[in-house]
Amino acid sequence: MSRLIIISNRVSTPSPTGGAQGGLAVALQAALREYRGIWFGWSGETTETFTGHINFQRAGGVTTATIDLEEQDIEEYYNGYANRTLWPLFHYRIDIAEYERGFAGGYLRVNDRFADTVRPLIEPDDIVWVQDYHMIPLGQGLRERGCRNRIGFFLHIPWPPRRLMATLPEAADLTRTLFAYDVVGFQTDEWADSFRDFAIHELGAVLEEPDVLRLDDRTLRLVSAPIGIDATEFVAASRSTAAKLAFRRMRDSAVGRDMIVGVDRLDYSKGLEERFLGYERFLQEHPEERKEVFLLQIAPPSRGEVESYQRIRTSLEGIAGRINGVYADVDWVPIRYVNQGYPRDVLAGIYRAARIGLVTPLRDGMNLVAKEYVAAQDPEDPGVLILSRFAGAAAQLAVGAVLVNPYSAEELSDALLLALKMPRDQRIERWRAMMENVSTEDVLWWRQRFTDVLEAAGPEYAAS
Ligand code: GDG
Repeated sequence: MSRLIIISNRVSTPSPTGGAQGGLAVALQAALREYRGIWFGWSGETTETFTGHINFQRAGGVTTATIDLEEQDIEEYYNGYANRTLWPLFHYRIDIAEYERGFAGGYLRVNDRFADTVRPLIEPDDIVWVQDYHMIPLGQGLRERGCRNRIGFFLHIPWPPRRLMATLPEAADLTRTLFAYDVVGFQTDEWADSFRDFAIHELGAVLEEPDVLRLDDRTLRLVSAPIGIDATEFVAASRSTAAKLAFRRMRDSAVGRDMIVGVDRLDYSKGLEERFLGYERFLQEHPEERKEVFLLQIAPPSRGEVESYQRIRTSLEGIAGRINGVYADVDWVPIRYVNQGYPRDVLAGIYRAARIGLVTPLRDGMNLVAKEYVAAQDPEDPGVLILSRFAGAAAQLAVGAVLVNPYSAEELSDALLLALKMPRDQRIERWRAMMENVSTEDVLWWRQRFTDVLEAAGPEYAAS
């Protein structure tokens, strides 16, 4: 069996005790155990001068290989091109995307550094799977270094519509590099369509089959593979002692009121300002509901070195403070706004205690919180998921979620009322439909779907 080499910006080292980890890390580690292989990426550490030294570690049957980067690399590649240029652009925010040649240069330099260091680790029969927007040109870098293996790429975030993508000065060159891969995966058909549109109209690629594009001598297969969660693990987490304690703690502190929960990295793509304003609208329109509910928003800060993230943090504090100032009473606060993270099993207990899961990103590749909320529910008395129609997850969860346009405070307000008043049999019916999807199309399904296509592809280069 081929080995699998996974390459991503950051590597999650398996903890020997099996401690709290994200679903993606768990899935990729399971894949690596099955195939034998290596997970390669940046250590998160800085070094004075880049040496290409690789730090190998082995834990839980998985080998990780990490490198340190220079301060300037991190500034231009990670804080720069990845998080100031591509992240906002790919989430349709060209108003805050920063287009700087220095960022683009740093991004290419770091991708070259990755290619130089990982190339000697790749053996002829390995399959290589590159993850996410930090590493778009890596496949081309590997080809330039003689790598003829099957190489796939998966984009965890949306691909923007063609007219937006065209605002990026390097749009054509960057997109062209994706043709070095054998397979490129997207979370939904919508993002795959946008990519296809750009490739055909801006690069002159030819559509050979609905999912196969040709550009010059390269053939690229597209696949839509929505990422899932490790549903079994998450259901178990929701039944753990820590989850039960968290559930109790939340129910006690709710004193009979219904809890609405939001859990998001503090990021402008998650629609937190609009969510607070929608909730405020609900409080305005329904005075009789005021003391019957409260919103718990958990938002651990992320990417704090980037100015747009500092701005959203300040803005949210202002909005939450204002709403609480206007509506709070001595025995009730409408918004509990918490800027810290919690262990996964505690989070599972909190989800289970919430009558409503409020997941309203303005744009999101998938959104795993929506799926985790579903998995954590009590099948006999589940809560209601309110979900943005602009999250990738909406394509799968429309069967049971209350879908909303997150830009509309009125729609949010209506959805909150609908969810709060929803009878139990309807909640159960909706939840079952969603749970069926969450447990079937889970993270292992996702990984298999992608690696099956990749294994069946090419390798075109091997023949040449
Ligand atoms: C990107 C794409 C796509 C959050 N707070 C805590 C905590 N979390 C965990 C959640 C969830 C994860 O972080 C967030 O995943 P999302 O999918 O919601 O969002 P992104 O971080 O933006 O992820 C996204 C994803 O990649 C995978 O492809 O779905 O669209 O943007 O698992 O639970 N975890 C813990 N404590 C917290 O306080 N332990």
